[in-house]
Amino acid sequence: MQNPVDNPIDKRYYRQARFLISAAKANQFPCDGIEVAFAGRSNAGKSSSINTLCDNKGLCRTSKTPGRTRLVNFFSLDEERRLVDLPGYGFAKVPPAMKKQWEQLMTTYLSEQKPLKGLVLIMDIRHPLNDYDWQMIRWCSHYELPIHLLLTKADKIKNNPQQQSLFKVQKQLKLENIDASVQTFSSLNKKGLDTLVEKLDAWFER
Ligand SMILES: Nc1nc2c(ncn2[C@@H]2O[C@H](COP(=O)(O)OP(=O)(O)O)[C@@H](O)[C@H]2O)c(=O)[nH]1
Ligand SMILES: [Mg+2]
Repeated sequence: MQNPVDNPIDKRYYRQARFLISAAKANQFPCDGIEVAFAGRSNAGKSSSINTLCDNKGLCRTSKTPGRTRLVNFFSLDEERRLVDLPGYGFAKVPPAMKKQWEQLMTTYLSEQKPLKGLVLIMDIRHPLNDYDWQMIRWCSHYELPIHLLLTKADKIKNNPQQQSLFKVQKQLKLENIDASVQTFSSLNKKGLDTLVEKLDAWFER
């Protein structure tokens, strides 16, 4: 059991997260301050990881039904800092016109959103680096946006396979010449929360 004073989250603003705005179009994005975005394929565990980070189970709606979020959701941490929940897709089920719309919204956000300091990509530790993930990774690399990979649902597998998945992902990134940090995580038992907080703190520093 951690001493509450040693728990990084107690000293931080993540617990103060409040819903700010849902944006369907780029002209609705806030344009000042600093923000960190969370991306991930539907059902990867994105909403749960944001809720765990903010210690607030009701902040982002978590769901067993994939693909319900279509908007860019902004949450404020304090007057200048924000977390952003990006829409994810289960590609197989999405009509081409909708996929195109999503691609336009994502590329506009990643290329033009000045407050954006980094992107956290959420992947199920058992199925990392699918086509969706590679697309996000390539976009971030293209726009020179720092990226942090979160291998979540680590509680679903034992320690050894967790480490194997971590090494495998790191190796694949290296082969593709991608400079990204990677960690294991679990929203269920909060494994890796301190590492995530450390990463975000660095991005949120002025
Ligand atoms: N065991 C376990 N289940 C998780 C974890 N994170 C998410 N889930 C479950 O995975 C499903 C999808 O999670 P959600 O956060 O809604 O995914 P999103 O679509 O990426 O936002 C839900 O049933 C969650 O309860 C985790 O770390 N461990
Ligand atoms: Mg979600």
